[in-house]
Amino acid sequence: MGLEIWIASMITEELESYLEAHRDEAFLLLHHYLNLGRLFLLHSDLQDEMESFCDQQPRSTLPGSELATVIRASQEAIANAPWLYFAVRPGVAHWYYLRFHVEQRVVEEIPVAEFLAFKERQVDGNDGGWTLEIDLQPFNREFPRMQQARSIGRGVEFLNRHLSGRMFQSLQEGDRRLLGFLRVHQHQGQQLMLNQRISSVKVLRQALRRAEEYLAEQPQEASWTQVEGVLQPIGFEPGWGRTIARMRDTMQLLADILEAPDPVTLERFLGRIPMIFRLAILSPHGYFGQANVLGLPDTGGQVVYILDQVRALEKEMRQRIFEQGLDIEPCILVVTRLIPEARGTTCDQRLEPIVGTEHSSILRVPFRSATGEVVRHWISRFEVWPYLESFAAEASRELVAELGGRPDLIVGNYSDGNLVASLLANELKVTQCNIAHALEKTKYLYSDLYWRENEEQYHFAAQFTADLIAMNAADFIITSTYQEIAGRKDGVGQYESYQSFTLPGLYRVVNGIDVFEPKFNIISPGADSEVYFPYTETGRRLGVLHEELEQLVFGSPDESSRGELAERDKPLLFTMARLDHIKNITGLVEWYGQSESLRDAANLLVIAGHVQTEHSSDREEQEQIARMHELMDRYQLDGQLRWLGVHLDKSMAGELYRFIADRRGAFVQPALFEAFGLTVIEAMASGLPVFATLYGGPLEIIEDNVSGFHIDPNHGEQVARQLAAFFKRCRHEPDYWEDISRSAIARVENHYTWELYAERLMTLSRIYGFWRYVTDPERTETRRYLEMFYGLQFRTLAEKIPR
Ligand code: UDP
Ligand code: LCN
Repeated sequence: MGLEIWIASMITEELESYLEAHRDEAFLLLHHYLNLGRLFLLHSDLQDEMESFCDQQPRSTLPGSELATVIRASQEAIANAPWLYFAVRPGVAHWYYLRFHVEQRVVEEIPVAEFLAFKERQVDGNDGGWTLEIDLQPFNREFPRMQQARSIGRGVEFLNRHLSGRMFQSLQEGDRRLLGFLRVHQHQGQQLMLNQRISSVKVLRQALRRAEEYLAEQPQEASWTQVEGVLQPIGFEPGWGRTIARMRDTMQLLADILEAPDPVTLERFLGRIPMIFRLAILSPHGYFGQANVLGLPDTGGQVVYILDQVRALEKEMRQRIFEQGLDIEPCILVVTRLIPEARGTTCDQRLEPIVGTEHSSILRVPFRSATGEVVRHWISRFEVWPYLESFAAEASRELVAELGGRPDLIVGNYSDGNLVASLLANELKVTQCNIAHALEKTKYLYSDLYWRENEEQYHFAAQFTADLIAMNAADFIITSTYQEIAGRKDGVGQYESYQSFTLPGLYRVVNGIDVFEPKFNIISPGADSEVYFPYTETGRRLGVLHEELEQLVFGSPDESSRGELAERDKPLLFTMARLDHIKNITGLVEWYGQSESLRDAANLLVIAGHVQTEHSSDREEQEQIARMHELMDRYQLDGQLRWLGVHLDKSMAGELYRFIADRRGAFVQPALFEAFGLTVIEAMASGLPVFATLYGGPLEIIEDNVSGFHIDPNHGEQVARQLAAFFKRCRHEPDYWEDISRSAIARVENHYTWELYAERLMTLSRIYGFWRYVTDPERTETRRYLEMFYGLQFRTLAEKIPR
């Protein structure tokens, strides 16, 4: 049979002519894939097989060919003779799909739905019957969308350009909407910014002129009360500025926008609008508390992130309110789950003030059984789904009562918090911001495809449904890194993985999320600089802890530790993380165990989980504990590895990083995948050279060989060599350790601070609040679609999970 090729515009003509000219060679490779006898081939399988195939054929034309380019860009393939289907990603967040009929030597481009349907057929034998397709793309037709991969994650810049450009051009539409927006702000009955006397944009312009003339004559340091008698009758209300100078400046910004809007002025003006006084932050799962919680199941960086975030946001909110001349105390409530069996934590208390804030607290609301009784025990984050609807309803009542009104912004965290935030934001009509922290979908291979097999332990179908609802409902989304949204040239982003996927037998997503939407913004978290500061700042060091640290690190085994370091002079290679499979602590122990040179060069200090299985209530953690013991026995590590099954409080952890830096040690973060990695920036801020996984956040945090090192957890032997070589070099060249240490400190100081974070988030909240105001009526369709998806899919899935 001749070679028939139908190639769509995205596939280059070169592929066509290559296949025409080298059909035997090309199809031999494709046959080779089929002959492997594997249904699903990952990106790495495709590359490795192609390389070995080419090695065996030295004169092959394949390596430089268009076919090789397509295969290199393929994220996955499905092989079921005579068919080979490829999902090709030629660039960040761009996809197309191809199928080859290897016998008939035909290639064609196919729609994503067909690719997914073929995939489904491999796992559930679906013979082409009707399947629910989820497609959010039609709803976004009217909305502005970015085009370039490098714009992804800078949504607010794009939105500002769009708002100040197109919107203001259309028949004064922008002016009118801005006026409407400026009249809606109130705080507890007090009107802010403008009152009803400003009835049109024309009146607003006149009022601004009159105000400017009047204010120019007044003492510039005077405050609102001194000018209110004149400004209020012409339409102004408090909120323009603390001093007359600031009021004039704010009015000038508005006058400039009305004259000729530009993105910078618009951002500056919107950033000043007093509209965020009360904030709700949702984080239901895990143990959310201020002490003794880190390291408990499902309890890690998210808690640290939120507590630091609250302190920074409250400060920023207070500062902005003050600058706008208002006497209002900001208040933030973190809404989490109340757990009566609190394991020595405060998770059984309803309200807990947050240390370092003036008016912010943790508000705890219980999970309830189907009959309404309070659930007393901890529940895994994979099993919270059936509780969330009643949790949201109760949280809403409590929040409004506690705040004395609805919040001005709702921030969700992780899949469960984001879903609850969507329910609340929808009910209370408030701007919604999502923070994923870590989307589970990309962490577990084929978690979507084999969702049924994983159902008993993970309930991924409910979680991914919740994710889709929440990410589409959110007004804006914050991520800690770029690759969290859109990955890298050769790796799929976490959000991008929701663009299309399938849960066979349930539904098929053809357009789940568009990472080119301007709702995505990268704002990285910081490391608390009060706690994580350089080891060189001796005046701030917590010397009183050193005896305790000595004991921790060099002590003898007891019920919460194993191993005793025989050679104390060696530098310490340190790691600290929850003992989850994905953190790969056991992987690190194995690399260490197998590498004589690394064992010679450094001791290993591990702080993770519990040493005794019976102290853990988490299934995955229990498995990891058993594996740790097994590896320590197998490689006889008790004299070189010290494993502490303890949870350090923040100040202790901070001083421990520095204690290890004093001894010229290093920190290692060996995770198979790490969404961001707070320990990485904490260790760096303390001055420890860090070796961290290149899968996830650390890839962006660390500049390889400058402010730390990337490691590939899939090549443990190589990691062990890298580490051994580092310690060896530092022995001969002490300046080397110091260079890396200094660069690590500088990197964190310049890029990862909570001050930067709070400033950005508060500006963004206002801009997206405005955007929501101007686009609200147009979003009804999406909201209705999501409500239906929630009601018909999510609830059904959640109800099936034991409660
Ligand atoms: N942590 C701690 N003591 C412990 C274990 C962890 O203070 O015993 C802190 C650690 O310092 C970091 C957080 O818990 O701030 C873990 O966050 P990361 O982002 O590294 O990982 P996650 O647990 O969120 O996946
Ligand atoms: C969850 C994770 O898994 C980490 O990678 C992040 O650093 C943490 O949340 C804070 O966002």
